[in-house]
Amino acid sequence: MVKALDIKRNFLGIEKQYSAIETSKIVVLPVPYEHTVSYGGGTKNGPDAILNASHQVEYFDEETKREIYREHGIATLPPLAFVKKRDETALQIIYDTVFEMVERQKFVVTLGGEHSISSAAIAAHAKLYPDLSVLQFDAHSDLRPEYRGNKYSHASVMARVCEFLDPRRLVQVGIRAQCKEEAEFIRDHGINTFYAHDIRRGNYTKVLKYWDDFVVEKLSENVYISFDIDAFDPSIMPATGTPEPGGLFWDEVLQCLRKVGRKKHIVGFDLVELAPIKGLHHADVTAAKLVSKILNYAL
Ligand SMILES: [Mn+2]
Repeated sequence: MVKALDIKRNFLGIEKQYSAIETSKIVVLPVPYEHTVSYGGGTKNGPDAILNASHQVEYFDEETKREIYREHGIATLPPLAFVKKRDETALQIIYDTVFEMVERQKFVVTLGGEHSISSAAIAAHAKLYPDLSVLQFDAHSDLRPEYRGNKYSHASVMARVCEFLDPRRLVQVGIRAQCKEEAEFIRDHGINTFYAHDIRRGNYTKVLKYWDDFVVEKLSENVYISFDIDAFDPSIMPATGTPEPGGLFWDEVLQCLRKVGRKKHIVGFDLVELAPIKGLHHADVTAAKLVSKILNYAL
């Protein structure tokens, strides 16, 4: 039986009483997996940076007026190890760990690592929630059948997901970089893609309705969130491997997540692709605070 990380290393820096696995509803799983880098590297350092920065995040959420760790408990598992394990074998390790926790009624937060890990976490949730929809925040659609010869590339993660999940239950937000084949795949398979340029131009805005209301409408009851940190604009989130200009900002992302939390059942989420830059603390804190915010909206 693995032991949860202690107050010095766990998410938020929580005393034992509220951070043991047995008594915690929430389980944070660090997955420092990095194998298919295509531009900037460093996502293997993401989980550690988020855990460290989380000690700067308040226990108390100023908006919901709650201390979620006292209500539910938050256990942080030791980081998964991938000694010489790559691609399918690595994904199997992630799947097994997440599945075991979800089966034990835990709310699992998976911290990457590169985006490819999400297909394993999503598969584990889809097994227990057959109607699952996936809400993907991302600059990229990640629907390439393969990238640089590897079908388990971070650039192909949602193509893998669409092999076991109805593509019409994939909702993408913030997309602003894709190849022609990905655009065609979206069109042919009914994926719900909310492009950054459409959001920015107000193309979804109707009387008393905003783009995020349409996002919520596309989701089924049980929602898994896969959050690629590069969905954010590089001006607030430079610490990522493949940054793209024209991204989303903090408040609009929170507004969307808040609505999803109110109207749907968020069953788990991941936060991936943080590639920490030494000395650039705001990026790490942004990622850590985002985890805390989603927990507050979800539970
Ligand atoms: Mn991306």
